[in-house]
Amino acid sequence: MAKKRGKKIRVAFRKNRENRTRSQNLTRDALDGQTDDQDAADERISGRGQLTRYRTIVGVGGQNEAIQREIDEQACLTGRVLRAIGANRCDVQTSDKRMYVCTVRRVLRTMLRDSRNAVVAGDRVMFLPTGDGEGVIERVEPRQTVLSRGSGRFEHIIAANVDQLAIIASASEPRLKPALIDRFLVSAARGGVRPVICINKADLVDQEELHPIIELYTGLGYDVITTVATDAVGIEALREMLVGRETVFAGQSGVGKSSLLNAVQPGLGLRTSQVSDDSGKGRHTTRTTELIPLAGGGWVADTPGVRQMSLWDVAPEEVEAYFVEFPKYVADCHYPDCTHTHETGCTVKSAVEEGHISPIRYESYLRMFHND
Ligand SMILES: Nc1nc2c(ncn2[C@@H]2O[C@H](COP(=O)(O)OP(=O)(O)OP(=O)(O)O)[C@@H](O)[C@H]2O)c(=O)[nH]1
Ligand SMILES: [Mg+2]
Ligand SMILES: [Zn+2]
Repeated sequence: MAKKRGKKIRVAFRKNRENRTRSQNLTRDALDGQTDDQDAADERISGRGQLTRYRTIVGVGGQNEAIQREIDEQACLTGRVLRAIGANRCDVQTSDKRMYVCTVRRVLRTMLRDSRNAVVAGDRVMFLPTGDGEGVIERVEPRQTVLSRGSGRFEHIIAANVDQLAIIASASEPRLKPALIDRFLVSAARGGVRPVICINKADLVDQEELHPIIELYTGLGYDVITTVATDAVGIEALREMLVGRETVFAGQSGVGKSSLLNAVQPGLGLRTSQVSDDSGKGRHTTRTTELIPLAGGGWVADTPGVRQMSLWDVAPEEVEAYFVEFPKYVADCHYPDCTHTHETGCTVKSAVEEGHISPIRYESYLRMFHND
């Protein structure tokens, strides 16, 4: 087989790198430990000294167009990131279950700077062990699946290489928001992850009240379960959904994500706290995404609650493709490029009027289409 030729890749520096004063640099370098010295030795810095915004590194194009730097693979270990707390502390587990606390090679952070987080929970990485259970992450393997959302102009990757998203909502406290469920459904479909919907805190409302929403989503073909984390209701069904899979728990703060995991796997002891009385909102108790091994096999990731969920990298005209009930009607719209928002002769809108498409879902579609 032909030897992979390294190709030069131009990598933009973060702007703030140029303007730092010397003393700040020293502080930062000290915080980063030895990573920067290594970087300087590894990478050829192109051209015009300190003012250059780019440097040229040697790398190989990987799968999915991902850019991979050439590294000393022999010296590296492979592992799975269980938790990433900023770039300077990633907990990595090797296949023989040893744990390493790793930093991330600065150039890797620079290469992946369009994402808010260069290394995320669930990533498979190669890292250079530096002794004492510590190491430096040198490479992130191409991600098979990603669950992301927009965070300002950055992509916030919630987790990578998982196969299931449990969208957790609560019947009340905080109020159930179908619009949020729909956004998670779109981002799951986009990321190649199977969604399931879990409506927790079923004890806080009359069962009747939940029927329409359960019927809506089961009617669309999604798996829906209702639970009471604090009273072991539905927990067995949830456990069955999780076994042998890698599942991310996501939803608003306070819906009971951590409580559900504590119920599924007694002894976990994840921190939970009451939603605030006045606003009915959660308190953002869980602060970082963490992969947790399940006793029956598989993994779950507890994540911090989100306030809102903006889609990442989904163009308005792509949104319709993620609404499973739309395709049947789309083909008959009068205009071939119908956006199903204002056009005459739109069969999607007629389907809403005639009760074949839920107005709740259509409202979600409109908001996502308008990036609202
Ligand atoms: N009544 C009722 N309360 C519940 C249920 N599940 C969880 N709670 C309570 O809801 C509150 C919030 O639960 P958490 O598990 O901390 O919620 P979370 O989704 O992990 O929140 P963040 O970590 O902030 O995202 C706690 O006081 C739980 O005891 C339930 O099924 N019924
Ligand atoms: Mg939590
Ligand atoms: Zn239309």
